[in-house]
Amino acid sequence: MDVIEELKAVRGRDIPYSRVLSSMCTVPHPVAAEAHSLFIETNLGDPGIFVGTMELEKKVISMLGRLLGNKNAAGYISSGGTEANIQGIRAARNLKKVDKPNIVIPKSAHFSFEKIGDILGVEIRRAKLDENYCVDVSEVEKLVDDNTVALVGIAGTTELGQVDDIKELGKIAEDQNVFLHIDAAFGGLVLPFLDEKVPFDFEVRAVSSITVDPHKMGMATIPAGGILFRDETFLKALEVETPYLTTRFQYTLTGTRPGTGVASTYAVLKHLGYDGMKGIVRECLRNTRTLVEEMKTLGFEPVVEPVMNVVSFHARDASRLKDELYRRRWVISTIREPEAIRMVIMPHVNEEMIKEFISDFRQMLIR
Ligand code: 0PR
Repeated sequence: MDVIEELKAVRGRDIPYSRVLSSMCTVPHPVAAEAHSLFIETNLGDPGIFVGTMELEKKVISMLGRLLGNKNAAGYISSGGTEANIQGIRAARNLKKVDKPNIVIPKSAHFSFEKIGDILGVEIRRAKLDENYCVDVSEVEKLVDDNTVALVGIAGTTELGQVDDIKELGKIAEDQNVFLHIDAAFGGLVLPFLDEKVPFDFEVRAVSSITVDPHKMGMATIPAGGILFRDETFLKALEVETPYLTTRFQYTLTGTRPGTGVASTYAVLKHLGYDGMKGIVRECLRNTRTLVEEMKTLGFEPVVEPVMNVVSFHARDASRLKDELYRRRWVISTIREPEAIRMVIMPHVNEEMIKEFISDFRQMLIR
């Protein structure tokens, strides 16, 4: 068998996005896919060779920075949100030199912070949440001490899409003289397009770094994460010498790294523009509302009214529901606190797909 035929068969065993309601990834925008293939051989690990691609990355960072309240932001396109979060915390740790560094994160933080504790040797302190599943700011305050290097706020939690009170976290960060990293891996490309402005970005003075992932709501190709810093000094804190390369220093975590994420991010932002992106977000939110209404007819109530296109519904036996749906080739996910089933309404989710899902789910529940 021809190898390509073999590969097509392999892909045929994957579940198509048209059955996926659990993922923060989506089908890349067609313009992203085209841009990706143009940059397939680029390696930003050696920017002296890929001069044009490097310039494009600077442009992309400045576009994302402008969207997030700071046109002078410094940063780069990483391999997803995990790397972005690692680098955000690593910069804070390197800049605020203490013997036994700790960071204070919300209990709702993504599991990438688990890895961060392990890799960076930073103690992870988890602050409790309030009744809306946002971080309880008074709990954060209790956990901060002289060894705290950074606080973390989440703008779009993985499980519920909730946004922490970044302004209040900012006050603590300023009082205590610690950095404030915002994990807006998901929300960073949703919140700027909402009619109601939620403060979460560099406009909050204390915010020092932001994770914002183009491969999630930016419809860029995987793996395009983004780490943005308030200014260049943070990148300097990440630098190592690269004696034999075309450039002398490297601030990224990975060495060899693709320019495809840079190109696909640029393509989507440039092609759609602010209004185009806003249209995509509006559509996702409309579909989220449709899903919530339909789920209510099945007797499911949302844990919180969704602010974004992530929603969880209270459910007894959430895991069993997830497994049974999976057997019917529908992918959803679950959360444990509170027990609920979770869905993410990405750009590939349309009204027809929701109707089909609800119809299958209804049948499953009747049996
Ligand atoms: N920060 C937040 C708030 C996230 O939700 C995620 C990923 C990350 C950081 C880490 O980003 P990377 O996965 O790019 O390193 N959240 C998704 C999740 O855990 C990731 C995901 C995406 C999982 C698609 C499954 C899937 O099909 O749900």
